[in-house]
Parts: sequence; structure tokens; C-alpha cells
Amino acid sequence: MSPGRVNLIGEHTDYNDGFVLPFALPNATAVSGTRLPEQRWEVTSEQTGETVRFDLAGGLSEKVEGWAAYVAAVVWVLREAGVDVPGARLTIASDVPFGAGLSSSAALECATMAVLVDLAGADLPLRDRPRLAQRAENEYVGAPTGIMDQAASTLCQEGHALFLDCRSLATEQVPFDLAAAGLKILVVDSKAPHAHVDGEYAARRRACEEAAGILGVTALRDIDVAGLPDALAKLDDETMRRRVRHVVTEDQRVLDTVAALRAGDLRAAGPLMTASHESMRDDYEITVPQVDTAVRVALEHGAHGARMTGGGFGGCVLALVDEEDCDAVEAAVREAFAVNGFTPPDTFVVTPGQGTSQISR
Ligand code: GAF
Repeated sequence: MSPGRVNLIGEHTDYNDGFVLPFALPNATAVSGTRLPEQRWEVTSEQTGETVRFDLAGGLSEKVEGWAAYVAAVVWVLREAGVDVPGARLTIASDVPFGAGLSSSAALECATMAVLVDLAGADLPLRDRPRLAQRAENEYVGAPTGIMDQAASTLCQEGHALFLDCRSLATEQVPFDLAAAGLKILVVDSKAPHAHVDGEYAARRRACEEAAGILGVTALRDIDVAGLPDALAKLDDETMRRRVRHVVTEDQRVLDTVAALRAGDLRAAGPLMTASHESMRDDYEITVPQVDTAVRVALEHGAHGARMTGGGFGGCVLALVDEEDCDAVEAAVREAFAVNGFTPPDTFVVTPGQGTSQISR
């Protein structure tokens, strides 16, 4: 069983070797399985009732498509890693909202990995799984994502946010007790149609890598806010300058947020979240009117901070609110969506949940 995630702060920093601070959702994907005597896999989604069957005889030249690609990708990557994955009949059940930028695909990958490792009787430590799941997504599914989602789904601990250094993969479980501070995190699923997500994501990543090349660093992580003016002065392209500014300042905002949480000052995360949103809106250019509206209205109604979470171009907004303000913020956002003619959002409150847990065979 592996959860989806929300990212408290640190967006598009993971593939720049930077810092992220996600926490696991209480919502998770459960994959259960039994061994089959042959090397074939039969996967049923409880939600859709659909069953997909595959063997991997064709390797990467005959890929499985659709949602089952994430399952096939994990079988593939485990075999690449030398795990003797048995054929299996698998059943998937999930309450992670799909296509909302809450990492339903990473939850499926990590839950599949948990059950297949279990069925294989293999010893694959949790800390080694995120890289493998990321490779499955990059090389089999073909999405050039970073490591945040798979790390969050695997390594998060209940009641904590996961401070992850995406270069060294060093982690710190940072206590994040919202209730003790009288706070809530309200999630607004904007329901905005995700358009051009894959192409735009890849373009942002390419721009960062190109900028790092021009600046002579391994990754944008190697530039800090003190070095930002010099770095920007070396770049001719205004769009590239804005992309770099987002990544460098976002890394600093993660560090500042971690410091605030360590000091027990959860409210201090609010302005950092809002600054992160503004940076994604103005410099990284990955927001859409629905999420900008949700953020603006949440702030107008007393949220300490609000930001889009995830890859962008739709998806969800997080608002950090005092418990007693939560209903009013939610109502105001719904009202604003109605006034603007947007599809009604889904709204729900989240608390930091638990990462991958093994299930019995
Ligand atoms: C998506 C990706 F999968 C992550 O790796 C990360 O880059 C995120 O977008 C943006 O922070 O969720």
C-alpha cells in the first residue's frame, strides 16, 4: 500500500538536484497479488473493472499502454535490477484522486513494487526503491519526472513532512503537527483540464539543464540566492533567467520552510507558500486561472499561505488556514469558481499520512 502526496513546498526543484518538502496523503493505492506459474501478469483495476494482461517478452519495444504501463514499468525495472519477479495476478484498489496532480501514478508504481518485492521474497530496502520507481517512470512510461513523488510515496512518515535532498537522497522527517498548531491544510482540486502538461514539463526541465550548462554547474542546485544575480547576468534569454530564478529561490524557500517547521512555527510557512506560488505563476509560468483564483481567494479569506502543488497546468492548491477559517475559505473558493464559470472544485482537508507499508501475500 502506497499513498499519493502533496508537496508543501519545493516545486520543479527535484530534477535540479534541489530540495523538496512533500508529505503523504491519507489516500493510498493498494495492490494485492498472487503468484502465477508462468512469467505473465494479469492486472485488474477494482475501480474500472478492467483487466490488462501482459508478458514482457517484447521488452521496451512492445510497451504496455495506459494505466497498466505503470505496473509493467515496475515489473520491467525490478527485473533490470536483478529481482526475480514472478508472474502474478494483481488487483489494484485506490482512493488517490486520479489526474489531480496528487501523484496517483507514483502511488501505483510504489504499491506495485511493494507487492512484487514481497512476492519475489526479495530484500529491497525502502531507501533504494524511489530511484527504481523513478527509472520505471522515466524509461518505461517515458515521463521525464524527478524523484520527489516516488520518494514521498515510499519514505514519508505519518505526522511528518519529508525534507529530501534530491541530490544525495538524504532525508529528514520534519514534524508537521497541524492540529497541535490549530491549523488545517485545505486542498482544492481545481479540476482544470491538464493541457500540454507533458510537453511543458519537459520544456521546463530542458531549460534548466541548458541554463546549468551555460553557467558551468552540474545542476541549478549549485547556484544559491547569493549567487543568483551573477548567474542571471550570464544568461541572455529572459525566459531562461526567469526559470532559473524560480528554481534557485524555491530551493531557498524549502530551506526556510524546514527551519520554520523545526522551530515549531508552522504559520511562518504560509508566506513562503504564497511566494512559491507567485514564483510558479510569474517566473516558471506553470499555473492556470483556476489555481491562481483559488490561491488569491484563499488569501483574501484569511489563509496564512496558499500555493499550487505538483507539476502544474492545473491540479491542486494547498491553503494553510486556521481551523476556524477553513469552512469560510472553502466556501469562498467555491463561490469564486462559480462566479468565474469554472468547473466546481473538489475540496478536502489533509493530514500527513504514512508512506509505503508492506502487505501480506
Ligand atoms: C511532478 C513530477 F513527477 C515531480 O518529479 C516534480 O518534478 C513535480 O512535478 C514538480 O515539483 O509531480
